Amino acid sequence: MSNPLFDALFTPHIGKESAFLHLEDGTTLSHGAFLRKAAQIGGALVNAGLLPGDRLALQVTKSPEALAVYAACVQKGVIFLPLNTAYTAHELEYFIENSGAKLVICDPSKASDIAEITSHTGAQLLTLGGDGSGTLMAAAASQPETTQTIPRRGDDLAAFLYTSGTTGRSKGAMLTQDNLLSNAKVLKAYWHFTQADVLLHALPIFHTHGLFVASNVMLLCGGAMIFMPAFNPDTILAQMPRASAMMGVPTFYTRLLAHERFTREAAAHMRLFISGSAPMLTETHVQFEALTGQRILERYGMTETNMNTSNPYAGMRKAGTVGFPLPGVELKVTNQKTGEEVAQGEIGVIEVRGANVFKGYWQMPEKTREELREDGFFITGDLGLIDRDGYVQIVGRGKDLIISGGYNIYPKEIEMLIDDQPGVKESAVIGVPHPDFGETPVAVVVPDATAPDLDQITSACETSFARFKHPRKIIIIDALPRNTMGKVQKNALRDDYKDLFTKIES
Ligand code: MLC
Ligand code: AMP
Repeated sequence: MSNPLFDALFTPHIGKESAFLHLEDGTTLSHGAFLRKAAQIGGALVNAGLLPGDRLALQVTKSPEALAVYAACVQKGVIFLPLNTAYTAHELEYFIENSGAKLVICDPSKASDIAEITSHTGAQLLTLGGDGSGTLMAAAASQPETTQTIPRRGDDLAAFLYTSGTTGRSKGAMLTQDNLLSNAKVLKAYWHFTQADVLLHALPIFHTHGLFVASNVMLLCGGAMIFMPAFNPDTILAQMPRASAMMGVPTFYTRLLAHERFTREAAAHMRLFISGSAPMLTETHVQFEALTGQRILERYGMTETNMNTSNPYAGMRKAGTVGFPLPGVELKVTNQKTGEEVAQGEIGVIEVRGANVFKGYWQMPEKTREELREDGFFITGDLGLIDRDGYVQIVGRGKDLIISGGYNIYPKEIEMLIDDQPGVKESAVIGVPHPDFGETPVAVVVPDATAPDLDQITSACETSFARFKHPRKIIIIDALPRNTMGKVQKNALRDDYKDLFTKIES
């Protein structure tokens, strides 16, 4: 029996000395060296008692070793659960407990905080620094550089990625080997990736975009990545002459456009710029084309579904749209109440079905039933339409979600914490336009008889949430606007505060 994901992404590169990762310090790691590292890590995981189907949670700085842990998990059938490095110990506790992770790997600087969590969940703890230091690589060093690949089936789980919910509780999206492999194959072909490609990789590797879209596609095509720890426009510009393609969130593109050294010549030999994870303004598309003569290719995806649609490689890339359903992905737009398909051009909820769609939420059968229909269609919660040329347009969100610089923020989670603070009667967290992050959260707070303590609210957010979720402003008002049914009208609030950042900062 085989291991379809490992056999497609990694096996062909074993022993090959072709360039895989170009690193910040000027060195290059070959495919073969990367896989030797992965094999050693795999040995260390087995030694630690991990069995196929066990979960490994990892919160570490982006590094070749971090990516090699992913490869090792695939090889050994362990379910890989990467976590945002910005998450606080409070946030991590839930993920570690909920997933039942048997092993947690964290940065050495966080080991003592996380040991408090693992001491009561029973998980083992190893450390991995951004420079490869820590107990994981020390344990891996004595392991052989080749190792047995554990057989897996296509519908076996390969990864859990947590995504928050409108109820405030995060859900573990269960992704199978087939989900990941089918999408990587489709994207490689659709975007014409080959061994000759060199990708500018500045995304984090704990989300779908940087891990599955970028890294899986590059592994499948056998190309190389310029692997940067984070997005820095100066580094991107310095490396661009060596690269052929870039994948990024819209903030990457607005920041590049604002950079004086980003010119037509700087981008001249790049064959492809891809954007996704958040809506790109038509204005950004237009400015980018005017400057570089190239059109950004925008695509649309989700944690639960991988990539669903893409603008075409060769045909017209239409600004304000996310292109066509990818091969093998069925997409329909339905009435939110009845679930009936609406006519072409009408707005409804986007639903998708295909080999890319996840298996469900970990230990949440009811949530899974609410969003994943029995016939296999997943209700994305995004509102959209199919235009007369067949391009999909996303026009809004049926779900209460804010996307800041490509990171998702679920207002409910923040509202629940603010509502618990002294002096607060109730609150509403809304996303307002932001010139850098696209959207940013603002908390609108209604006081009770006593006055709320704004410092207390801020410090409660700091203890509980990753920095990107913190409301950038807290506004006190007498009452929240409500409709006749008593539901808070967030649209009215968003309208009231829409110029809060764009007017000041633009
Ligand atoms: C960092 N900060 C953010 C932030 N990222 N705040 C809001 N939104 C964000 N996205 C915080 C920092 O902690 C810092 O806080 C302050 O904001 C400013 O930091 P910065 O230096 O300007 O930010 P930077 O580190 O440059 O990061 C911005 C970014 C990064 C846009 C480059 O967030 C990023 O790489 N985003 C990509 C996210 C992504 O990969 N999403 C894919 C999800 S998968 P302070 O207080 O210290 O100043 C998915 C599916 C799909 O959605 O379709 O792809
Ligand atoms: P996540 O849960 O982090 O995977 O975020 C997925 C969400 O990001 C989708 O449901 C969309 O709302 C949004 N998204 C991803 N790509 C795009 C895009 N190109 N345009 C608009 N929204 C997008």
